[in-house]
Amino acid sequence: MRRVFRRITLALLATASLSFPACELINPDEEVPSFLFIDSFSFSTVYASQGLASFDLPDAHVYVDNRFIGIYELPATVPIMASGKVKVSILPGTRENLQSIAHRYVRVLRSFDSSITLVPGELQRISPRTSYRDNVRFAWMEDFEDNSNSLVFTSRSARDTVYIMEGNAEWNYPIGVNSTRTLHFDLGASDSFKLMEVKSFNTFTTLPNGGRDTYLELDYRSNVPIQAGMFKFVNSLYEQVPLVVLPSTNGRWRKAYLNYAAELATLPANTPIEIYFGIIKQSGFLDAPRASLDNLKLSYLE
Ligand SMILES: [Ca+2]
Ligand SMILES: [Ca+2]
Repeated sequence: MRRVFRRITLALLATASLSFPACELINPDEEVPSFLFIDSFSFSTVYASQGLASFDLPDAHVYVDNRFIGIYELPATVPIMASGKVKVSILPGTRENLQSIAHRYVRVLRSFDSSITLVPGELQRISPRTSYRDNVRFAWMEDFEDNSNSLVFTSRSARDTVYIMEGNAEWNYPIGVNSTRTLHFDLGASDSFKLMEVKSFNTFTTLPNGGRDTYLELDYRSNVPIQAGMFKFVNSLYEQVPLVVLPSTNGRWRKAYLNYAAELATLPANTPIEIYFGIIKQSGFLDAPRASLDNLKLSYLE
C-alpha cells in the first residue's frame, strides 16, 4: 500500500501543479493521469487436470504497453500517465515462501491482458482473472480426495496419528465441490519432544535445474510451525535440504506458494528429489500439535 500512496501523492502533486500558469504553458494535458481501479484477482482451474482452485494472489504487477508501472496490493487505484487506447497487463503476485517482502509474480499463472481506453482524470475499473498457463506441467498433485495417499513417513519420523479425514466441520477444508478430505497430523500433548515427518512417495527426476521457478503449492493449517523442504540424492549422498518454515496459522487455513528454484538451480540434471514436511513437538509446547495439509501441487513451466 505504501507504493500506492506514494504514487497517488505524486499524481495529486502533478494535478495540483496545473494551477500554476507556468505549467500550463508547457503542456497541461500530459500532467493529468488516467486511473485504473484494479479489483481482486479471481482464479479458476480445470479440476481433473489442475486440482482445486485455491489461491492467494494479493498483488498485481502492472504493465501498460509493456512498460512496468508498479506492484500494487489489491484492490488498488493506479494512476497512469497515459491516455488513449493501451494494453494493460496485470500479472498475479503472491508473497513467495510466505515471506512478507517477497512480492513475486507466480510464473505458472497467466497474465490478465486487456485493451483499455484511458481518459485523463477518469477511473477505469478492472477485475482481473487468471488461470494456469497452457505450458504448465504438474509433476505431482495430491488433494487426498481419492484412496491413494502419495505421502509416506520418513525413516526418522515418529509414526503417530496421521490420517485422512472427511466431513469434519472443525478441521476439514474446504467443504464443497471436489474437496471433502484432508490430511491431518495429531501429536499428543504429553510427548516431550517428537518429530513427525512425511515425504512424497514419488521421487521426481525431471524437475528443472538452472534456476527455473518450480512451485510447491499447498493449503495448510497448523498450531505449530511446519518445515518444508526436499531430499536430494547427489553423488550417492541422500541429503535433506530445508526450504522454509511455515508459521503457525492460529486455526486458519492458509495458501502458500513455495519456490524451489534456488535449491534446484545447481543440481545435476535428473537428480532424484523428494518433497517433505515436518512437524516438531517441542518439550515446552503444552498443547497437542495439530496440522492439516491439502491441495499439494508441484509445478513448473515446460
Ligand atoms: Ca482435499
Ligand atoms: Ca491421492
